[in-house]
Amino acid sequence: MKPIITAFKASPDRGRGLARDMPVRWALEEVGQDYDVRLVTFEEMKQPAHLARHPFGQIPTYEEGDLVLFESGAIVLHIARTRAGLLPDDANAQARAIEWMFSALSTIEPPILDLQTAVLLENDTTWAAERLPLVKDRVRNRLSALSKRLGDCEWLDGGFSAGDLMMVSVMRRLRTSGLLDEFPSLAAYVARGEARPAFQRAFAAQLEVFKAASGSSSPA
Ligand code: GTB
Repeated sequence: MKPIITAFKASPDRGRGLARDMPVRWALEEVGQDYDVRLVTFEEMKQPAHLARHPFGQIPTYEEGDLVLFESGAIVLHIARTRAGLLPDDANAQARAIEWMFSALSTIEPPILDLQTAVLLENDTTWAAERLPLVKDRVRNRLSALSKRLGDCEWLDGGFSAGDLMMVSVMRRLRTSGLLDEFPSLAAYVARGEARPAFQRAFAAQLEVFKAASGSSSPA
């Protein structure tokens, strides 16, 4: 059965593929699973029909037969567990790939989100300039440890896995901060992820949505 995912009808990221339908689209492309997309407005996300799919009124969601899922990490894990291509066969290697998914979402992403909040929402406060260096250092701290672990490897643990997909997805949000450039091996790791044909197809699909909604031809 062809899954249906939800995505923003008009994404505030203006086609840069930063909303969380992107890792879901990417995972579906990696495993070669065709999918449909239900585009929703911010208003529709808060209506009962969507709240039945997502208790917090957000995107992405995933429907497949009787199964309805929310949370991008859970959706990517479901895709990876039910199709070949994103998790190794070996049980221990599989556990480690899932560990990296959790690490992306619960260890690497929180300081990145703090940084985005500081830059986008707290900039007008009297204390923003004093706090920002602390917030940036917390991100650097995580990136430093991650780059040491990655070393000269192409991916985090053997071949490309759902763990890499989530880690690259999370770190893409750092692009405009300049912090990623301080860690060339991580910048190259993100670029390797983005160069994958499945990523490119997923990116093009979400960009089409933005172009159709805005009449624009390129991301801002
Ligand atoms: N933990 C959930 C998951 O991983 O699925 C978080 C889902 C979530 O944050 N969804 C956001 C949403 O629906 C969209 S992705 N927000 C609407 C709302 O809460 O009302 C987050 C996002 C939004 C916009 C950008 N951007 O413009 O760059 C980037 C990321």
